[in-house]
Amino acid sequence: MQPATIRPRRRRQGARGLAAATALTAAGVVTLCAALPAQAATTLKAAAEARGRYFGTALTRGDLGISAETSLAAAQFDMVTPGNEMKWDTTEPSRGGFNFGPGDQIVSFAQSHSMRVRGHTLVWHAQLPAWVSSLSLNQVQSAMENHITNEATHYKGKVYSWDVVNEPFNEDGTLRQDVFYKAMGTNYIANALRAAHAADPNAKLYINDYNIEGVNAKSNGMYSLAQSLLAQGVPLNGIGFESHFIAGQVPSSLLTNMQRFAALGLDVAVTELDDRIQLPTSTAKLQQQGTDYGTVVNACLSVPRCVGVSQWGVDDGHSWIPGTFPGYGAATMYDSGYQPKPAYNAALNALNAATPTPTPTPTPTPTPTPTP
Ligand code: G2I
Repeated sequence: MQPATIRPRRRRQGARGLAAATALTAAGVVTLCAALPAQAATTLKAAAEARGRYFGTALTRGDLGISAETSLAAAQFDMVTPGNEMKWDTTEPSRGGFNFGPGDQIVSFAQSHSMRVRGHTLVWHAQLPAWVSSLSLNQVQSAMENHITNEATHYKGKVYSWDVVNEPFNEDGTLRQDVFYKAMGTNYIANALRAAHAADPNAKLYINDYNIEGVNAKSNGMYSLAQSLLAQGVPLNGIGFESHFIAGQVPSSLLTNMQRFAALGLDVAVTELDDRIQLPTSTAKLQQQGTDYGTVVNACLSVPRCVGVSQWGVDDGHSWIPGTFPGYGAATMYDSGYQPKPAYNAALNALNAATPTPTPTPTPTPTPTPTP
């Protein structure tokens, strides 16, 4: 939905008067827009929806048992990514033994709060049960395609998108030598996307990775892969930029990078946003984090094919960061008491900002001045 624009009132006037009035009216539009937070949405999801985007979060089954967290999630977010519940170690822990119970719980929570779901993830080297990595290589393709077919069929019509392949790249832009690569080479990615598309033709199919947010060797690798897949007619719809940032270090090429993927005809999404702070926090660090969140949201708003932003988790008390990066934390928009931090205000303000795409001013047709 486009934000409302204010139309200058036209009236008959002389050529000189018209020029002056146009300038005045233009100034008036600017002033009125700036003074019009009357339409400002008060939740992330409402503000995002008003800009044609979503604002999501990740939730685990553990989170579903915490009412303060779930009510906040339902109030603020309109997209859910299951934190762990759709990963292979949960959904097919033994060959052919499927368990969709935990994922179903997340889907059911989302549906009952009118939230959509980003399916995460079908093929990933991590949280992969040992039986897959121990297969003889000539059995990996059928196991992978069977896994994708079963899971994507189970969730058909219930997920907006799938991270079909997660984190396939090394930092230097080469593909990880995981069991899928060893068995099929680069083709495993096309095979996975085709299997997912066959199972759920309406889901948007993504490749998702971290450290591809700026222009660098890794994102160049992703870009070349995307080009090649599209050239082969492989059903790839989008690229997920995980966006696990460090406060003050959002890549300056984020917007340019998003634009180049969008220019390929792909959607882009910020899929796992957080912005970790070296502890202890300070007012300045929290302000910097706010600036970073604003930068990320604004980048997404500047790219028409950026479909939305998801944060990885709801609040600092349930974030993966302290467990993985000792000495860092406070990475989300909410503190561990569920209170909004400057990052929340920055994200909301960026979404609400009266910065619609400038509407070209119509060239006025001069009206002949009647001679008295
Ligand atoms: O690592 C952060 C994210 C990076 N991108 C892909 C995401 O899928 C990933 O999510 C995290 C989850 O938030 C963690 O919760 O993935 C981790 C594993 O790679 C998850 O951690 C695991 C623990 O390592 C396990 O010990 C634990 O059994 O969560 C499991 C389930 O609670």
